[in-house]
Amino acid sequence: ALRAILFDVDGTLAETEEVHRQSFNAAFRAAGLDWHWSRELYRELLAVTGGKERIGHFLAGLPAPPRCDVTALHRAKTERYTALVAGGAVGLRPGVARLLAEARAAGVRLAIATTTTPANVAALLAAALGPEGPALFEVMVAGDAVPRKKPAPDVYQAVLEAMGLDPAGCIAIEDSRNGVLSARRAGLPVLATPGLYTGDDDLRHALAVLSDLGEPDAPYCHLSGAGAG
Ligand code: XBP
Ligand code: MG
Repeated sequence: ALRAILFDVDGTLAETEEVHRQSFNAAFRAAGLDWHWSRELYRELLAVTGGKERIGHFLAGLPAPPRCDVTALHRAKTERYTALVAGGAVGLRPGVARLLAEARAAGVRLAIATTTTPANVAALLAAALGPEGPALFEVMVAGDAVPRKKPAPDVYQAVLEAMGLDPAGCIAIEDSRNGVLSARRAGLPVLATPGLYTGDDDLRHALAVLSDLGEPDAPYCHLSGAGAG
């Protein structure tokens, strides 16, 4: 039987990356930097997980990198992002709310394994699921809580350890190549639901690739069928 579902956040629970991108750009403007991350550039930059790491990578690629406080810049980005999300800028992807409710009713344990900042997840869960949202998830491991971000397995290993679970009875849900690799390296079967920025990702290591988590009567929605292995 399926024991737990481990969810990625960005791109999986919600289509957040456009709001992330806008928040990065707003933080750059506010700091007086003339940087602008277009959708096209952001697609490439997403290969680097973690906002601070992404800024650092971008900075290192500039011909004449200016002096800049990446931590402060990222803090400003997070403030912007959480304000936008609290204001309702993103909703859950199709099928997510239903799956959470069904899993809960079936006694399947729920957790979050994400690269993003804890405040961002809190803002999203509260805005999209209401005050009870965060409590749906028994464990959340986020951002800098582990030494290496996705595609390293650290975040998924930390979740499994906190839950006292083996990967075999669990499934991860991810949208991106880096996320799928992270979960697979932790020994987890993965269901992939690519989105706006991850439609072209190589998701071959996933058990299945679905456009989204579907509607109530679709056959793949039945939890009993979701836990391979
Ligand atoms: C998501 C990310 C995150 C966000 C930015 O990856 O890479 O870095 O884009 O979040 P995943 P922060 O969905 O695989 O976890 O700026 O808070 O780091
Ligand atoms: Mg993701």
